[in-house]
Amino acid sequence: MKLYYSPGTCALADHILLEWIGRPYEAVRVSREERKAPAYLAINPAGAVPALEHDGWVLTQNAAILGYLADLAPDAGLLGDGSPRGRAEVTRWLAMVNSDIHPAFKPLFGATAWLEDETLVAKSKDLARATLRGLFERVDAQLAGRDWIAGTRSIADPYLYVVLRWAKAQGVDLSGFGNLERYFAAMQADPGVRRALEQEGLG
Ligand SMILES: N[C@@H](CCC(=O)N[C@@H](CS)C(=O)NCC(=O)O)C(=O)O
Repeated sequence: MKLYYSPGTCALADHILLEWIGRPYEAVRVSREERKAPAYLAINPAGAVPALEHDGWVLTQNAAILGYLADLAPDAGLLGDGSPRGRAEVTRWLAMVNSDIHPAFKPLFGATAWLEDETLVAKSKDLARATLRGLFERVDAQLAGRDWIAGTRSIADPYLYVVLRWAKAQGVDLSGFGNLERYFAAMQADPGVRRALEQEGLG
C-alpha cells in the first residue's frame, strides 16, 4: 500500500491510521509542485493529497481512505462499538471534521488572497478564526468525559488531531477549551502519532 502525502496536511490523518492498523505501507512524499505535475495528476486528477494506492487501485478523498483502512483492519475497531449508533457517531464526527472544520481553514491557507486588499484578506482570516473557534467549542463540549471524539478510538480522531495542529499553527483562539487541550496532549503522546510525525519530518 502506498500513501501519497505532503507533510502536515490532512494526509497525516491517514498516515497515523496506517500506523494504528499496523499494515505494511510506503509513504510517498509529494511536494506542492509535484501535486500539480502530470505524474501525480495521473494518480489524483484533483492534484491533492491524500491518495492511497493498493494493488493497482487508487482511492482518493480522505473520508473514503480512512474508512477503507479501518475496514482492512476490523480487529482495530476504528469504526465504532459495532452498533449502528456507534458507527453513526464515528461518521458524524468524521463528517464534521471533513466538511465543516477542514474547509473553514481555507482563508487561512490563502483562498482569499485574490481579494488583493490586505485589510480585506486580514478580515477574512479573522472571520475564519472566529468560525473555527465556534466549531472547536462544540468539539470541546463533546470531549467532556471522553478520551475519543466518538466515544471509542476511531478514524475521526487522527483527522481531528490534524485540524487541531492547524488551529494552533494558525492562531485560532482555543483558550478555555480544556477538554481539547487534554485530548491534543494525549494524541501528541500516542506512539502511532509520534511515528507518523517523525516520518513526515515533524517529530
Ligand atoms: N476533499 C479532499 C480535500 C483534500 C485536500 O484539501 N488536500 C489538501 C491538503 S490538506 C491539498 O492537497 N491541497 C492542494 C490542492 O488542493 O491544490 C479530501 O477530503 O481528500
